Amino acid sequence: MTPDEILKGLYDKTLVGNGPAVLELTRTGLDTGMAPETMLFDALIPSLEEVGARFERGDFFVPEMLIAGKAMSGALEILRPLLAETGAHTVGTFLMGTVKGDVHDIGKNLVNIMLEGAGFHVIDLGVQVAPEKFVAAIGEHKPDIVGFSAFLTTTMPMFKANINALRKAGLRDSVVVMVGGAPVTQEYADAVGADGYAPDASATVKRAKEFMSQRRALATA
Ligand code: B1M
Repeated sequence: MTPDEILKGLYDKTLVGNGPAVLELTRTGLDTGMAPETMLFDALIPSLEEVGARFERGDFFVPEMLIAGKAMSGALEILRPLLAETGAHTVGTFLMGTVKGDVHDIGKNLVNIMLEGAGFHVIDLGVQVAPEKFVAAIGEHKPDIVGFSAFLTTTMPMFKANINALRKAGLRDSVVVMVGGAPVTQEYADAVGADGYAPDASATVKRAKEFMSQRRALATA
């Protein structure tokens, strides 16, 4: 198979939610020396974007979106160790979760993989994470950064609820708060009082590293 055929196959099979074919093509891609990032950014993510566009137009419904998401998640599991190839975890601890009411996790998982690849120790609380759970986990793990993901306009207000819960627990100043997810913007992040926002996984890594440098500079000042 040519690289173009593999990428087209990954795009098409993700679109129709054919998980086994996506796994097979992902393995074929790796066997032929294709970079994991190429499969991710040139086929898998664009395919899910098309799934979203079809859902918006009413051509796809939740079941189609679900099987496409599952197909993508399967590929991500194969690519995970390659995307996250790293040495010791030394950069900092990042606590991550999708907010309460929201079950989307592919984007969050991708951010986690990239953070791990950059040397962060990532603690993933999963999806539908309630404010109390974030508070308890911050108390337990003492992360440098906590990340809230939200993928629906209806769940974005949970950022504010989470930040209020941190404040109430006396933890707000001990941790950097980052937010992200498809509908989130810098303006929204500023409005809810987050410290940082990033539009995608690699920008999250860049921003998180900047925060760690600032924290180190403060600690040694
Ligand atoms: Co949903 N869904 N979905 N869905 N879904 C979206 C998000 C939607 C945009 C589709 C659309 O209409 N175009 C739309 C939201 C509209 C809105 O509110 N603005 C939508 C809807 C409406 C819904 C339901 C309400 C549908 C319904 O039931 N009627 C429902 C809600 C369920 C719930 O959560 N309560 C629902 C359900 C689902 C499925 C379960 C079927 C499935 C989720 C599977 C899963 O995640 N395990 C699903 C899917 C697959 C999608 C789309 C098609 C794909 C999402 C995805 O994985 N994208 C999505 C359409 C789309 O995004 N174009 C859609 C790929 C991923 C790599 O990108 O998620 O943006 P993304 O993540 C990026 C960035 O956002 C960023 O980095 C990531 C990697 O680069 N990022 C961060 C993420 N977290 C970050 C944190 C950070 C920083 C950056 O700092 C902490």
